[in-house]
Amino acid sequence: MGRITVFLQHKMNQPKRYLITSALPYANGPKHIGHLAGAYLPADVYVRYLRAQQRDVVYVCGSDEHGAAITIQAMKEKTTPKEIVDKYHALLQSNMQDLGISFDIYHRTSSPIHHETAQEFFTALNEKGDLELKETEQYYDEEAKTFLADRYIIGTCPVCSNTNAFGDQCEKCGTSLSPEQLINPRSTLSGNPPSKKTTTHWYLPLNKHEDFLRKWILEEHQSDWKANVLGQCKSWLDNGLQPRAVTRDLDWGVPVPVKDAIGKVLYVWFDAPIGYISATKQWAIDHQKDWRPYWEDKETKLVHFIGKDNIVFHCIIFPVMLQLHGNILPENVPSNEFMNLEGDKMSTSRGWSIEMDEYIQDFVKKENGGDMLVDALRYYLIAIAPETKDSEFTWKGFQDSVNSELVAIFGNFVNRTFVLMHKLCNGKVPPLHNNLLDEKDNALLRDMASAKANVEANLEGYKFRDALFEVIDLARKGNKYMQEKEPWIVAKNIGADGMPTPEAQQKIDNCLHLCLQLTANLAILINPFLPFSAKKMCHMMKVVDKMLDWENAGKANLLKVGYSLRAPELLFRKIEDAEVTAQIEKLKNKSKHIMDTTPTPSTDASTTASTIKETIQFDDFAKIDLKTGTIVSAEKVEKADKLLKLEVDLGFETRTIVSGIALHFEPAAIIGQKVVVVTNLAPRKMRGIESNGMILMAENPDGKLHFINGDALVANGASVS
Ligand code: B3M
Ligand code: ZN
Repeated sequence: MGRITVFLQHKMNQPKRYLITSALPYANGPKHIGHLAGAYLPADVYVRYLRAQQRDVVYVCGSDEHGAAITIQAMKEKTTPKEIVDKYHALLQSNMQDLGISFDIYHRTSSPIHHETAQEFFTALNEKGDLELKETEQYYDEEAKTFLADRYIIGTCPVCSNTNAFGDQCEKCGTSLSPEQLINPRSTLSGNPPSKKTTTHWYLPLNKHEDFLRKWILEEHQSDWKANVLGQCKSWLDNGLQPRAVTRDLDWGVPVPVKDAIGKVLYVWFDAPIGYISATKQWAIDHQKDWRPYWEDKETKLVHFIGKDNIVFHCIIFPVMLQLHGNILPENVPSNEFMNLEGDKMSTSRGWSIEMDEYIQDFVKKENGGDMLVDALRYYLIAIAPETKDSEFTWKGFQDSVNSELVAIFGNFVNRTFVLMHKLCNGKVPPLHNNLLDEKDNALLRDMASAKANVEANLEGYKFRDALFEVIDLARKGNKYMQEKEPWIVAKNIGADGMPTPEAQQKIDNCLHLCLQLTANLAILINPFLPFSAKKMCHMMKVVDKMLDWENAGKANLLKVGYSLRAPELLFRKIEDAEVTAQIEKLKNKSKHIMDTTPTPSTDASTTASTIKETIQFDDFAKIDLKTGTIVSAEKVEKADKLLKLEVDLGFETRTIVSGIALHFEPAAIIGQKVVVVTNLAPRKMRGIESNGMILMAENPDGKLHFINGDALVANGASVS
């Protein structure tokens, strides 16, 4: 009776369905294993666990394809935002799949269904009067004729004096900034100081929702949300919330669905979380399901897995949006701290990172059965997950963890069990002789049952490390049990026929019977964490994947007596010293190479950006007359330390051109220099000298000027096009 009540209560408290999300990664480049450990791996473990319990669960994710992160990468790669998102969406999708992240859908925010969904959401709020329209002054680039998103403005950080801080953040000291705080702001598009211009935007008045947020977060979720998440929320709330603009003047994004809102798109942080909804919709279409209950029925448990830099968006802004729109709110937002790498912050732009793709190429794709190395990485990342504080990935730590835990404890137990079962029990599951069960056997049976409960409790509480340690601990107990039972010694008690005596055989049977049942249990318990290994174990045991159902955990009768099993397969392999050395070497070289080729890392966006101006039509270009010429004389201009007066032979005539290159070249050194000249530039007087054209120069990121010089064989006056 007591048991039944507990069981029913457990079932009754169980949500009807689950919707699990992982933060949508920006499709602006490869993502590193710190990202994997933060928002994807824990969610995947959780989801696999729920699925093993046959619960109704949908796990959605996708690429975040809007925002300055994308357009700036497009400028860097000298291509279009569309090409960028197509390229990196494909990369991220395949990386995640290779690493066993089992999304039910990996969607994208550039899809039409997402645009529609985001627009409907905006319209619903706007029509209800939940948004406010405000006119403000914003930074504007007169030359590029465009408003400047925060990322497009750089200047000096008021905190650490870094001269290349972005308008939203200083990457050197980590301070979040607003463009107004930058000292000497300049546009990354033209390099000019920006001007201010009025513009109109829609705002979400977060300040009006403070009471709701306080009650919901600080009272209702006081005890079940993680301390780091609650702490951040509290500090935002205590500092007072401000209305937040949810639209931007940009041409890449979801267009604002209001007549005359030309050139305006939804702010990326407004549309991206709605991506969870549009992904669910697409999943429902693909599977002939109804998406609505997942977002509208209170019996759905919504959980967002994110990294710590996304907390405010998922705990404050998006919940306000959901609440206003009539959707359910997240039950929890488990967020991890950061994972460092070999003593430093992980960073793709500084080359101090292990990209998911790199690991896949270096380990997984390199050898047959590379899946075991996926599980090895998953194992280490969960074992060192930054659940409560920052943690650190080291290659040595990876090696130790794999070799001394996965190989030496888990893999070793399973392998020994199989080898001995083949040697001492004819490769079949031996019978259990109940009359011979002793205290050690019973203790092992109890351990099996309690491991299930412990793993479960930890997983339900988002404590993935502890859950994993429980599983390893159970394998450790298996090893200890085997070591104490010594079936290989017992087998030496032989009778006249040279075979173990009947009593000895019964003891061997019991030991290996229990070790095999334990192996089956280990497969079930490890499955959410290391799915490839669990599958392999099923193959060895000749059972179908259905055996991995969670309800089977704790049972000691999973493998039938007399059933013949396969030969053992290698579950894990050791990580060699040479691999560790090679990876550390590679990391150092990669970051050195990037630092050497990128003089000031935080300006790389701006230096490239400054070379790309707004698109012009061919006709515009054709108006410019470019011709080759040779500098025939050069002299300093009086009282102007930057200017040189040049005479340039253009073949058909010799022109006077005043050029601002005096700080870079000695006049005598450039006589005879081949150059390309803009010949139809309107004449301009400088220091009283009329300049009739302009010499084309290129500026390296280090500030050094170079002539764009024609082939010496080209005659002066040749057209350049
Ligand atoms: N793309 C930010 C990030 O990758 C963002 C997450 C969106 S989740 C809706 O940090
Ligand atoms: Zn700074």
